[in-house]
Amino acid sequence: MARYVNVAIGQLGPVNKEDSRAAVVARLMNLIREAQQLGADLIVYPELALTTFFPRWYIEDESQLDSWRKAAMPGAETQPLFDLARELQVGFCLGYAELSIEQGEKRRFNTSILVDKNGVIVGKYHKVHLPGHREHEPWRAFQHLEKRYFTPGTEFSVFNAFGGRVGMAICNDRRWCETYRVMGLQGVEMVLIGYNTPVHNAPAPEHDDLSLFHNQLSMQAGAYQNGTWVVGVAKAGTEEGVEHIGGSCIIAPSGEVVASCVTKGDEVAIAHCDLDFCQIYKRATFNFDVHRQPNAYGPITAFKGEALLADGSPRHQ
Ligand code: ING
Repeated sequence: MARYVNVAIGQLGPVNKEDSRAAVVARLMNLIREAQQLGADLIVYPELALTTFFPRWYIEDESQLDSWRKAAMPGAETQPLFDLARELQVGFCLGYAELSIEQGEKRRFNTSILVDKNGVIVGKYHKVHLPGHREHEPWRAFQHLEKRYFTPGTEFSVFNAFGGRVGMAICNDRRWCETYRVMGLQGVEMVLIGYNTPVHNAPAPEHDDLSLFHNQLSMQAGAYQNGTWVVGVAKAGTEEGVEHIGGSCIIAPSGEVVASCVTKGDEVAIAHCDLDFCQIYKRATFNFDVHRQPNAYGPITAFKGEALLADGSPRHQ
C-alpha cells in the first residue's frame, strides 16, 4: 500500500525591496500553475516569501518594519493565490512575516502556514530558532536581526494533511536536530522548510564555501534520523546585494536527495513521495519505542548551553 504525495519545490529568486506584493504573488501563482501541470498535490514556497529578507537591515522605523508584516492571511494581496490553489486543487506552504495582535499586544513572528487543496489554512508555525543578533552590529557587511524583529515560537507541531503527518520548520530550524526529533516523536512523515540563507555568515566567514554542504547535510540528517521526507526551499540569488544560496531539494527518509533545483531563480522541481516509505526507517533503525533511551537525554532540555541551565542561569556556580 502506498500513500503518495506529489510535492513540488516552489523556489524563488530574489525579492527586492521595491517589488510589489502583487508582483511577488504573481510569481507564486506562476509557480503553482507549473506545479499543477506536473501533477503536484502541494507546493512549498520559501521563508518570508512575500518580501525581501528585511532582517539584513537595521531599521528603527516601526511603520517601515510593519509594512513588511501581514496581519490578515489571506489578505487582499494574497487572496488570489488562495483562490488559484483551490481552483487548481493544489495545496501550499508559505512563509511570511506575521503581525498578530494578542490581548492588545503586537507580536511579530517569522511564520509559515500550511494550506490544503481547498485553500484552507490547516496549520501554522512560528519559527523557534531565530539566528543572528538583536542589536545593530555595524562591523557586519549586512545585518541579521531576526532576534530583534521576531518573537520566537515555542512548539513544533505536526498536522494531519495530504493523507499523512506533515510538519513545518523555517530556515535556521533545519540546523538543529531537536527540530526534527520533536516532530519525529509526533510521527511526522514530511517536513516542509523554507529558507533565506546568505552565502556569507559574518561570524564565521570560513564556513561560506560550505554553505550548500551544510544546508543539505542538516536536512539529510534530519530526514534519515527521523524516517521522514524533508522538502527544503530557498529564496535564492542576489537579493538587495546579498548573495543567497539555492540548494532547494527534496530528501527521502533514506537521506537521499530525490529532486533538486538547478538555478537560483524562480524554479519548480517535483517528487513522487510515498509516505509509507517512512515506515522502513520508523519501524527498524529508528524505531523510537524500541531503541530510544530518554533517561539518558536529560541535558537536552535541562541545559540551554554548556554553561547555562535551560532558564539561562549559570550552570557551573
Ligand atoms: N538564515 C540562515 C540559516 O540558518 C545562518 C542564518 C546562515 C546561520 C549561515 C548559520 C550559518 O540558514 C536564516 N534566515 O535563518
